[in-house]
Amino acid sequence: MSVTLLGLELHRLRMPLVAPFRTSFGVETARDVLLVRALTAAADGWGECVAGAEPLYSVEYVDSAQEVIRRFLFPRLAATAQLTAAEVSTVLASVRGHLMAKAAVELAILDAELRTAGVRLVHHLGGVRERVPAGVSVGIADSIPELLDAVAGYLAAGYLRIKLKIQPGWDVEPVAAVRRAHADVPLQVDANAAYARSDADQLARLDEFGLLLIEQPLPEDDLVGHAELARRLRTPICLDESINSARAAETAIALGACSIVNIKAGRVGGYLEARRVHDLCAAAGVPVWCGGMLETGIGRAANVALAALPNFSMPGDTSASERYFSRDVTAPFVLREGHLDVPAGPGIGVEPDGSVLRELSSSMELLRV
Ligand code: NPG
Repeated sequence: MSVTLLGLELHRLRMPLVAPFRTSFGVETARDVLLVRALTAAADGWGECVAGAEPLYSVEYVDSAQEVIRRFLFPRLAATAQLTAAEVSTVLASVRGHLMAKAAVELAILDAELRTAGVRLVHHLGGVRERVPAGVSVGIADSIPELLDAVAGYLAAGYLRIKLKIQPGWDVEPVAAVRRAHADVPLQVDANAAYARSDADQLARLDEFGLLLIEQPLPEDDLVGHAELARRLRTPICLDESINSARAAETAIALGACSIVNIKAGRVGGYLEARRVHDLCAAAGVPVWCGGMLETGIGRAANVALAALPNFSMPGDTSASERYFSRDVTAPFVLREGHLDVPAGPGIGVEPDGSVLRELSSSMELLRV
């Protein structure tokens, strides 16, 4: 079903995090959120851009995404009278990269289209579950006791697996401490590309802790290095930053660079490409799980729908709203028996609360066809 695009609203919000989130590339205390609202003749739809305030996780950052949408994406969409969400990536293909910006726009249009048709995103994508198991990503702490406190709190809340952020100097010791305290908890680590090929011996020391996986130890363009490391370690290698398309996933799998894939729709240019990554991995016998980018309820709703697909066979970084924000822009996602419910309504199934949106707003830009 096609939509007639009337305009895009670009909402920027400042959302303080309940606690600072430290990774190998920096510390975040608040999210600089960009929400996209697609205004169409029949219904409006929402998307979220997951780019950070600075280009530290990837080359994109939120100001760049807003500029790309304004200058390069919106004019191409506005020139197309009738549009389906499935055509968006083709219409935008001449613009190189900027996958997080494209993903946000595509989701807003997809949400509008699905709301118009009365179809849930989870069904459109091929989801087979009504709730998804939730893990939690635990940032680098100031000390081991602080880390143990944080992990204990999340386990008490019901999270089904723990992911620890690691970096050189914060790896074997914190992992050993968490494993000592919680012998059976499903545990994995994420390096955000902070290691070099020459760190293989140090990374092999993690093998004794029975980790589910080690995520993105090496730089994003080092697939050969990941393949060498995979032969060296017992811990399975999962890729995140390296996988920016279904083709990249195909290449990584063919090279033996990973045996598990983290899927983030923003990183691959949208939920439709994310589904292609899912399908390709399923065909190759490679399990996937849903990554997170500290999303508000808008992006979280879509992530939870995606994580309901059959080959999402491990808990995702799809935590409850209260793990991130004291107030979310949508009705909060709540952890029940370690799971989040897939929203029930058409499209992504949630909408921002108008008053919260106004309260948190730092700017709003309207692009009109
Ligand atoms: O629960 O959404 C979440 C956070 C999960 O660790 C997480 N995300 O590298 O995957 C990552 C990391 C991240 C967060 C990356 C924010 C970039 C920005």
